[in-house]
Amino acid sequence: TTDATVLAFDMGASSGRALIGLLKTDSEPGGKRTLEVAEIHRFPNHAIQVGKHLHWDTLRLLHEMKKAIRFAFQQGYEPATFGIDTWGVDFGLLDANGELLGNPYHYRDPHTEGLIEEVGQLIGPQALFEQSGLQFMPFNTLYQLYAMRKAASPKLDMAHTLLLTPDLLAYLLTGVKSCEFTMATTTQLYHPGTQAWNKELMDRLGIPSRLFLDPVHPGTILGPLSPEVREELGVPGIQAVSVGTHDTESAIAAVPAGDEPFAFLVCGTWSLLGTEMDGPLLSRETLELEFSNEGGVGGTYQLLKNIMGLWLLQECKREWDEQGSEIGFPELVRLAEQAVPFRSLIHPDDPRFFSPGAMTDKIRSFCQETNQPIPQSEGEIVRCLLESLALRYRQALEQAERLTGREYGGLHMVGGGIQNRLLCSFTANAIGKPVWAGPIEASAIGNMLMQLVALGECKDLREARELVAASFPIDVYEPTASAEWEAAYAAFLSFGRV
Ligand code: LFR
Repeated sequence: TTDATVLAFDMGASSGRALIGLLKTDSEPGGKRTLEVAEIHRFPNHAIQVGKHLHWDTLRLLHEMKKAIRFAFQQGYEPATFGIDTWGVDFGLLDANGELLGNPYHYRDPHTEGLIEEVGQLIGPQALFEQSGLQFMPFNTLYQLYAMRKAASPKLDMAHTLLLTPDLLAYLLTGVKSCEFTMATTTQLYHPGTQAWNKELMDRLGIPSRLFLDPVHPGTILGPLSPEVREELGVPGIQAVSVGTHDTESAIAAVPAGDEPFAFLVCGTWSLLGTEMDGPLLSRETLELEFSNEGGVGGTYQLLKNIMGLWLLQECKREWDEQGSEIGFPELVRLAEQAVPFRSLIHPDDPRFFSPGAMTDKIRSFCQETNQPIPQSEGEIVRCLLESLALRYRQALEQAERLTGREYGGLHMVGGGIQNRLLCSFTANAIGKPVWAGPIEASAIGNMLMQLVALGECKDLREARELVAASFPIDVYEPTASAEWEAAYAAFLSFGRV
């Protein structure tokens, strides 16, 4: 029997997806419960350059979400609820009438350049870290709002309410304004100690604190689709649930781990490597090793590092596509497999790789500056990227172990990036431990789990994770020890970044 039907929207920086989740119970006595998922819609998502700025196409996302709701009902599903998760930090501003003021900025917009240093000087890095728990990333909401302040943006003065992306999309569908906790903790304006917005910091930076709503925790029911949307789509008023709206946190909720401490790697456009904690770890060493404490679902905190991730590969592919190449990801990975191992390495988190464009040039110049052979072919470049990422994962895993004083028996990898089997096996080899890969659609599944919690179908995060373990297969990658990986790691560490 089907006990519940839910709808998850998972918006990534390169594509958005809508998936239906069916909670099923076996007909036998004491029947096993499983979650079945079906993708009903997938659509591209792009950054759009307008003048000097990079924006998201928010209304297009809304349009695709409405289509997905219509598709769900056309296919005979009757979801009771829906939830939305997206990338972190970005936001839209509403005016006093509740209308969206302009197009939300993309987190790769260059307007925050240099602001980490400037704000660091004003507030002091240690104080800023203690009051936010976050690694200083140029895109954090704090720097974006400070950039708008410095540009004397009239939008900032007109704004009445700030809604983070998932809350904004939920608002456009329901008319309910909300602020969800896990996203709030990505802003650098939420104080992990006081568990409240950091108004004092906002005042010092000229960021209007009136914009911020009190956060609600994942699992909160927001309200039904608005009358306008119901009428337009001809569907009933399904309820929006505030899930772990930060995609990373939804993905971690779907890691099929038990009660033991575990390490995870959420693998998408970004790679987020870390471990689950009961609360934030605000030590000096956490700051020095550039880890973040992000609020998670079920009262957890996630100690993690942002790693540039498959963005590097996505950007290379975009460039090759624009030159008329028709090589897909599977073929690129096959070419990498055939390329010579350990010929050249990059440091994925060198800041030059953050901005869009000219990625193959940037990779080549990194190799040239560090006196390595310059990768030429697609296969050589992709090999270089994947090996470098795997080595970066080892470095971050060792740092997480150092910070927590724990040792992890292996690494859980989740997210779309695990479809890249070469990356998974490189990672196992680099860390010298097994990789447990799955599920792929972790963010959407984690999103569904919190809807099931809201519906009373799952008690808590622990029970939700048991459901994941019972429902989705895991691929195990055992490491093969090799002196080559050790030598490559030593070379990688010589790049000198933490
Ligand atoms: C991953 C992610 C990261 C966040 C980055 C930018 O999709 O949400 O957690 O740091 O995107 O928002």
